[in-house]
Amino acid sequence: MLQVNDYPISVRFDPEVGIFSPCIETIERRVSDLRKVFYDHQAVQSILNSGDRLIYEVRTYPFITNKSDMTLGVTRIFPGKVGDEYHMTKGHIHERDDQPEIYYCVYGCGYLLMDTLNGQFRVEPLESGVIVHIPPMWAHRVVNTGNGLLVFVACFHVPAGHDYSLIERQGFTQIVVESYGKPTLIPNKKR
Ligand code: M6P
Ligand code: ZN
Repeated sequence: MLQVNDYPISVRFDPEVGIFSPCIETIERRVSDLRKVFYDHQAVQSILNSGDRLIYEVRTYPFITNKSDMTLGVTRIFPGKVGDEYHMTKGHIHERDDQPEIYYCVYGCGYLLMDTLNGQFRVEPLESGVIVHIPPMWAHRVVNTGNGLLVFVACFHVPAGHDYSLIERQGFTQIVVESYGKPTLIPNKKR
């Protein structure tokens, strides 16, 4: 049960490492958790044969009052690729159709991919200082194309909910792969 607290709360964010504390929950996502989302299943398998490496971590703090339910989330995506596809978040759409979100890229470089259910697609390049408003009913995923950590802060309401099923089934309109040494967006063959 999330604790209700009607008083102001602050946490301390360490920009050097991209971690704030105190935090309520830390989620780790490894290659095995994303086995269905990377397109190259052979590459997934060969990584899993030699260990299940960490792709990203999410730290959250749901600020629950008697009248509100805003969550702070900070995600750290480690650099790397699975096959030629860059490390990324699973990606989700909100369960509720009236729930937006804000992403603030603290550092790193990559892309925020966004899709609607009726086939619209947008890409926002991410680098230090970019803030993006994700409107309701746009699925969202962050891809780290850099050589270091990509860290972003998220703000959303708890009841927004996370629906992963659609993205696990069909992915986003485009995927981000390394081609001739450069991050490149190409069409997703599952779509
Ligand atoms: C952000 C927020 C969280 C989300 C996390 C990782 O911090 O959007 O709600 O859980 O990114 O993304 P995903 O859940 O798609 O793995
Ligand atoms: Zn979200």
